[in-house]
Order: sequence, then C-alpha cells, then structure tokens
Amino acid sequence: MTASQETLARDIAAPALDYDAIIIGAGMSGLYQLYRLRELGMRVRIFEAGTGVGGTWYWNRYPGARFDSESYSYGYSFSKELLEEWDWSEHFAGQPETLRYLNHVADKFDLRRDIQFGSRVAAATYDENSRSWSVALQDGSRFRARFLITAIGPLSTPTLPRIEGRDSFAGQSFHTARWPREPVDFKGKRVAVIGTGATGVQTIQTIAREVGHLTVFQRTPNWCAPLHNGKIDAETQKTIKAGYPEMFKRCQETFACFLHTPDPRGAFEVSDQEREAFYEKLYAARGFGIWQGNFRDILIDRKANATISDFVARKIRQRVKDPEVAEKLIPRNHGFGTRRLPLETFYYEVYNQDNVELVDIAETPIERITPDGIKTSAAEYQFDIIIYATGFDAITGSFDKIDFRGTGDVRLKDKWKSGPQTYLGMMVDGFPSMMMLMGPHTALGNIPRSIEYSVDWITGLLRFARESNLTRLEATPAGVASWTDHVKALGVGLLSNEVNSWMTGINSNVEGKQTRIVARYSGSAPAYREKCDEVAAKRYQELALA
Ligand code: NA7
Repeated sequence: MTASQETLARDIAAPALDYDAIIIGAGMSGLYQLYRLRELGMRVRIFEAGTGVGGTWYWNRYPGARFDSESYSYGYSFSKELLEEWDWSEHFAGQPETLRYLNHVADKFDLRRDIQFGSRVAAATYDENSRSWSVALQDGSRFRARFLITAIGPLSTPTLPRIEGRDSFAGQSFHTARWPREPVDFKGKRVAVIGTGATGVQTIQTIAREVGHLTVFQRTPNWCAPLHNGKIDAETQKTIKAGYPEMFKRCQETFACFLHTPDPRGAFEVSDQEREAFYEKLYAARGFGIWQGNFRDILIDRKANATISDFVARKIRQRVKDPEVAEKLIPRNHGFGTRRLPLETFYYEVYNQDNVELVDIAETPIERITPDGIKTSAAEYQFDIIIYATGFDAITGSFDKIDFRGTGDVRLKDKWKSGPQTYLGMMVDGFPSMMMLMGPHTALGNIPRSIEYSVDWITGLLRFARESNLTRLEATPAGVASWTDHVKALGVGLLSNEVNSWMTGINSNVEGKQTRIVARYSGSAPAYREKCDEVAAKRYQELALA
C-alpha cells in the first residue's frame, strides 16, 4: 500500500475524532495551550476537574495564599494588550487577585467555550489503529483526539497524613489545597496547623491574628526569609509597564526565569564583612533574591551554604523571643535553600504571640487524631479546626492518578515505577502524541515563564505535524534514555538532591514515595531552551514521526 492508501485505510477503520487535541487541565498551562492551538485552527477541548479556571489558583484558596515571585514577572507575557490593561495591586499578589486575573484571561480570549468544567479525567488510552487517544472522564463519558496534552500541574494532588483516627475528628478540617469557597470563621477558635512548608507558613502568619489559639505541629522546620511585599503605587505601575519588554528579556536570561539570578562570586571570594553585608542586603530585599540571587556556590558547596544558613539562623534567634522556640524553628537536617524557600511576612514573630504554641512532632510525634483534637506522645490537644498544610504528591502524583495507557497497554505509572523517564520533560516513548506541560524533568522555576516556553514548543511541534501530514509523534527510547541520564547528571552535586522534599519526590503520606528520585530538571532555563530549540530547528529528527 502507498502512504496515502495506508492513511485512507486507517481513516476508514478509525472511529471519528471528537477533537484534534484534548488538554487536561485549565490552569495557567492549559489556558495558554488552548489559546495557541486555536490559532492553529485546531479543534480543542479542555477537560477540567474544577468548576472554574485557574488550576493551582483555583484550588489553593487558603488564607494568605500568594505569589512568592513578583506579580509582574508571573503574569502571561504573550499579549501586549493584556499586559497593558492588567494592574497588579501588590508586588506579590494574593490568590483572589490571581484567580481574578486568570478569569479575566479566560474571558478576554473567549476560552471558556472550549472548556468542559467539573470533568475529571480518569483514564487515557492510546489506540494504535486510529492513532488517537481515548480520554475517559470519571462519569464514564469518552472523547477521542489525535493529540493529548497534559496540563495537570506539578503540585495539584494534595496528600493527607496517614494518622490513625483522622476521620474521627468532630470539628472542621481542611487541606489547604481543598479550601472551601465560604470564609472560615477563626474568631475565638482553637486551631491546629499541621505542616510548615511554604503553604503552612503563609497560613500560619495569616490566621494567627484571628484565631483564639493556634497550635503549630512542625515535623521539620524550614528556612524562611522575608517576602517584603508592598502595594504598587501609580508611578511604579507605569514604570513596570514601560519596562515589561526588558523585564521579560531578563527572565529569559536568568537561571530559573526569576528576576533574580546567582551572583557570579563564590561565598569565600569576598571578605567576611562583605559577605555579611551582602546577606543583610538580600535579607532586606524583596522576594527570592536571597535564594536565587545569592552567591553561585551556596547550593552546591556545604561550607558556602553554612555561611548563609548561619546568617539566617541568627536572624531567627533575633526575631523569636523564646530561645527554646527559636532553636526549634532552625533547621538542622538541611541547609538554607536546599528545599523550596518559603517567603514570609512576620512569620517568626507569630511565635512571640501568647496565643500561639509550637509543637515539635519530631520530638513528640502525633499518635492519633481524636474526635476532640490531636494526641501526641506527650499531650492531648483540643481543637475546633484542624488545617492540613501537608503538601502534595508532587510532580508525578497527578500522572499516577490518571490511568495513562500507551502502546501495548503499558501503564505510565508502571513505566515510571523507579522514577520518571522523559524526553525533554515533554514526551515519553511508548506514549505517542502525548505531550506534557510542567511534567517531570522540565525546567520549572518561575513557572509561567516555563509554561509559555513549553506551550510554544509543543505548538511548534503540532504546527510541524500538520504541515508535514504527521499523525503520530513519539519520543524514541534512545532520546528518553539520553534526556533522563542528562537530567540525573545535572542533579549530581546539588545539595537539594540530598534532602527529602517534594522536589526529590519524597512524600511520607504516599505509599512508594519514600525513595528520592530526580524529578526536576535542575540545569539552567536558557540551557533547557537551547536544547529544545535545537530539536525544533532540526525538524524534530530526534522524534519518531509518522
Ligand atoms: P510542602 O512544602 O511539601 O510542605 C508540607 C509540610 O507538611 C511539611 O512541613 C511536611 O513536613 C508536613 N507534613 C507532611 N506530611 C506530614 C505528616 N504526615 N505529619 C506531619 N507533618 C507532615 O507543601 P506546601 O503545600 O507547603 O508547599 C508545596 C509547594 O507549593 C511549595 O513549595 C510552593 O512551590 C507551592 P516534612 O518537611 O515532610 O517533615
């Protein structure tokens, strides 16, 4: 048979396609991907579990949820008109504002008509005969498309502790990522927060003012640094808008797409006084500078790291009045910045309030949750509300939840049993025509910048497929092996890869997630883009195309 006869035979045998492409998820990735694929004239459908757009910003409505990246560096950059018309009110906007922004984007570009809300994808199966994906929703309905794009987020599957009696609690309990829409009344209430990651820190510092009594259950302290948020006045607003092209250009040049990038000096290439002055400057400055804009060696050299860890430990001791509490808040098992750095606003001062207590559950573990509250090995506490700020089954967790089946009925979950294997963090061999946005092994960093790049890359690939009459796009086993090895090699020597955290795939609340993996691409974003651009420039020769 000739190629065109083959295509004809397949089309006759194949069930009709409902869409050219299905996107899972209407968060920042999914919305922008829809916008771009529409430009190609494709018939696209997004299936979204929530009842509205926004993804992370739709679900995470907990008190105090906000950006740790500068608002203006976080918004979409693809539309000049959007940049011009949207005013961020604060340097680090809160969740309600960001959700409003994403709703505005959905309305402005008329995206909703291609989004089916309240539709959780349960399974996606590749059918070789028709070269298409069959996507099954939880309600049993099925839709077929040539291409499948996952936009399911790296931090979107919340996890609860496996503590005995958890469901017996008679009061209210919430996971931060499943926060109700109705306001929660904290006034006079006895409240527990379990977890002190970026989310726990934001929640604790926000509700401490309102609650009757707050008990924080901390298993591992995290290094935190001040956010230094502030309102954006009219003058600054103008300057920001006029400087957008330059600012986005800078984001393209920095290591992780933030406004901050490592200082070229090593921590010991300056005098002790200079180093101290530099740390003081970073501690007093807005945002992630102290993490992303610090000496180039603090995240790879233990001794260099100790200098900034010591500095921040001293700050904690200065800010927390009770020396015993201060010592409990200082991390001992990892250095500064080797886990995701929570940024805070008077977080440490919360522990100087009479109505706040810190319980170190590494010392006195939680034994069970009772109808009245929480019982540790040392005491029994009574609560009206328990807040679980216990994080996510990160990066691969959302993939595990969907039954992805590739060629030969292979399950993605099985393929990734001992860690993800990907090509450029966007494709997997055996899963043809499936592309991942913000999946494992991709450059995350200031995430919308990475999203825009990956969406544009995938759009370029699909444009090429259409122009070249291709209906099957697959990563090769060699390509996947080589990218996976490359990602692993990049992780060698990074202190963060020697620490348990969501970034190394550890989650004590999920069976089988107790071994560290290399889940993230940890090279520079410019290097990542250079590689992906090169693949595109060579007309995707590294892929198996048909
Ligand atoms: P994180 O950073 O994973 O933090 C989760 C926190 O919850 C952390 O302090 C955990 O302690 C604690 N935790 C988790 N499970 C338990 C149990 N079973 N018992 C006690 N304590 C527990 O999640 P976040 O939501 O704060 O942040 C995730 C990312 O979202 C963040 O980095 C931003 O990028 C946005 P542990 O450290 O494991 O001892």
